[in-house]
Amino acid sequence: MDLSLTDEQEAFRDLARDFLEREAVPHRMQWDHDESVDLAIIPKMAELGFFGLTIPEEHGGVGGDYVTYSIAMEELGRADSALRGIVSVSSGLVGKSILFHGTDEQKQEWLPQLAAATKLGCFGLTEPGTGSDAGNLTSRAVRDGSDWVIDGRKLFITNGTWADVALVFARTSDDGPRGVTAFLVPTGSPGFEAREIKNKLGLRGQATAELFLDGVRLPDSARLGEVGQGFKIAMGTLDKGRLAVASGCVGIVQGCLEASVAYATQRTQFGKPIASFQLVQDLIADISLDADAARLLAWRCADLIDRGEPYGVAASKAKLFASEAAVRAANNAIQVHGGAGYVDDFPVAKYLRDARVMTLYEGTSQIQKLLIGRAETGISAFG
Ligand code: COS
Repeated sequence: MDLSLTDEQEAFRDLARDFLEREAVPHRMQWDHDESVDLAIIPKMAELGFFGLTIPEEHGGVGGDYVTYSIAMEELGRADSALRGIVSVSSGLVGKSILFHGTDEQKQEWLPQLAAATKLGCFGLTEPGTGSDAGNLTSRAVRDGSDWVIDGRKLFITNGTWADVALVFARTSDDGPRGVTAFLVPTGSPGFEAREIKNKLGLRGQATAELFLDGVRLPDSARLGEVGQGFKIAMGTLDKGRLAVASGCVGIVQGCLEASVAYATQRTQFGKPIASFQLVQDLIADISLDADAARLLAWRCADLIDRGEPYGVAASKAKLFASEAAVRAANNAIQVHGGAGYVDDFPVAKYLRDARVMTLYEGTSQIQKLLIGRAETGISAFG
């Protein structure tokens, strides 16, 4: 693996950072307090290519490799994880599922709009009774003539109240994970309702919703992939999603490092900058190490995808390490800031709040460990 970035990758990082420093960083605390980012930033982000990365140009995207995608997610995570989540769910989880499993018509209908962010997508897998055990979901799709009728509920759905299309996984037979089928549900469909979940610990700038599907009727052309393939579509998509989460967490750790160095070099105690104290340097060294290690794991995964190699376990390792590192780094950064880190005058409290969900969603740390353990031993702990 070549660890040097290409000129194009460096240029994209500069462009992304410059844009986010101007358009997101000055507003992120306000958005956090308002419990919504200013949606006017979405088309501007799309113009820069955030939503079109890794979607081929023929489908309206800007193409690009997964290392560039990882860099984009890192910059978004450094600026505001709420923005990172909006992009990686809409164009990552939903766009990529359509790209790899959609019919030509579905690709034509949705991909150019998702890449341009004129439409947003949400990913409806998790349910009130089904989190880690995703193959056991209970929302149901039943055939009625040539249509499907879907009933069920989905919980903690990022973009839920903003999305134009929901990728919904529903049970079409009682055959465990093999009885799940995916559907592209326009959110304006009769019987579809999204209710926003407020008062989250973090990621307050992004819409998180509960979805209610009550007799939602769809033509068979709304089915994504084959009947019974839904679980595989979800798991394959989540492998790439885990890279996006990992990379966003790298951005959080990087942001914690920059904030801690800036604070520790200007704050004086006992007549000197606190950066001169060994125990403060110990905290900063740990954050710096976490940034490097998490970034290398994320880039290793991105590089495997770019080279067409298997990457699922690498994605689990990157997601596991980077999400735990983000919580650890944010906690260390608050320690460096002392009382100042406990209020929102500095970004580190928000980093901690945003980081906390990263060890939970898109597969908890425990699920990632069991996936890694299964790969190492050949024995599944889930059966
Ligand atoms: N890519 C493609 N196919 C996959 C896959 C992947 N990453 N992982 C599993 N599959 C396939 C398997 O190959 C198997 O196919 P066959 O029926 O042809 O054998 C099928 O899916 C069932 O796989 P498995 O037996 O591994 O399913 P399990 O129920 O054991 O999976 C875990 C258990 C825990 C791994 C899975 O449910 C999981 O990842 N849970 C976490 C869910 C999650 O991340 N939720 C967050 C939602 S988004 S916030």
